[in-house]
Amino acid sequence: MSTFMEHNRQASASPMASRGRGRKQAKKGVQLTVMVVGTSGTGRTTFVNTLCESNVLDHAAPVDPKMAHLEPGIQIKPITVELEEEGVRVALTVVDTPGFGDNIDNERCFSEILNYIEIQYDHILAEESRIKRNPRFKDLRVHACLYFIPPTGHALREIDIELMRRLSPRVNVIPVIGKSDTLTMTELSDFKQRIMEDIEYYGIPVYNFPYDEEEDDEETIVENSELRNLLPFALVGSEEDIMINGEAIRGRRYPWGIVEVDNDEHCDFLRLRQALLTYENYRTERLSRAVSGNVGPNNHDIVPPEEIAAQSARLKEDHLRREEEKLRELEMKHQRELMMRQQELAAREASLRALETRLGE
Ligand SMILES: Nc1nc2c(ncn2[C@@H]2O[C@H](COP(=O)(O)OP(=O)(O)O)[C@@H](O)[C@H]2O)c(=O)[nH]1
Ligand SMILES: [Mg+2]
Repeated sequence: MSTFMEHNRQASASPMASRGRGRKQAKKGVQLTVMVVGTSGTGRTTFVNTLCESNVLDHAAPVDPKMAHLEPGIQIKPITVELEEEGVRVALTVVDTPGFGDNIDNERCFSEILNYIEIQYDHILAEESRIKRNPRFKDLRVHACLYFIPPTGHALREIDIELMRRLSPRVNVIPVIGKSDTLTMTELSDFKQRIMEDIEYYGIPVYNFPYDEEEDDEETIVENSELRNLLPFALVGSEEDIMINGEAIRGRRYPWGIVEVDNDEHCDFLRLRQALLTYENYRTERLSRAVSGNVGPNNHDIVPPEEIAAQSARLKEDHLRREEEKLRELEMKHQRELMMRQQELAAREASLRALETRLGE
């Protein structure tokens, strides 16, 4: 199997090779990394399990009230599965991130996510500057970041705007609506429209399936404009198979009927899945250009590599400082506890001595 790096170089050498879905994809398989970000409870974990076609992730256990005052902290654990799309093997790595709202301090949660994205750039810059390449090096740069918007039916919230705005220059952000089956068809289409109006109004450079009317072939133009019109993708996830006429269907059962995951009439899951799994080349090229500093058309607001490296150094410093603070707090807590224990012990000793004296008497 070819390494992702080889694939990368091919794509950069010939920009046109990347156009057209899947056509030029090597039969030997591709590697793709997708990150999911959003508020807690928007269906991220369920989506990951739906996309990976198995329950690779556990749902967060309910919070123990006794522990509710503690920040749950952050765990970013990528998982990799093998899928197939249009006859091409795809090694899909999914990175589920902690949900906003689980932590009181969203800022910290956010910088952990940015940190994760940028460390992958550090790794690749370091690998590229090595004299002898490591053949087992795994490129885990994030190709696409799905931003889960909760299905409120209102408009984007300040936190959505803020997060998408800060993520977009560093990674291809694709906005999606989680649990979209909770909205009616009219509510959903109005909500989609309002979201895109907000994204435009605030100038958020989300990934909009770029195409060039003059340069691209007909097929690419049609496909990309269709995908662009679907933004933000309406998603439904399910970890359950429902039998309909002897056929197992992934869906959600309601008293009034069944919502099917793999049905274009019910949600945009299939179209997003296909777009994600077949656009690999395009994105790698876009991101590797960002790394080499050669920014082409449509690549608005891409952060140059020096800036990414500087940013990531800053983030690491922040991270270290916070870790230090945490350690200091912990140490103080332990000291306080120790003092309390010592006092308790002293009190007990005193009462023991009093008892002894009384017994002696
Ligand atoms: N109606 C509906 N509920 C969903 C959907 N996906 C997940 N859920 C439910 O929403 C709750 C939170 O889902 P989860 O995937 O854990 O969200 P996360 O916190 O973003 O990871 C669970 O009860 C899920 O069963 C969906 O597409 N539609
Ligand atoms: Mg979750």
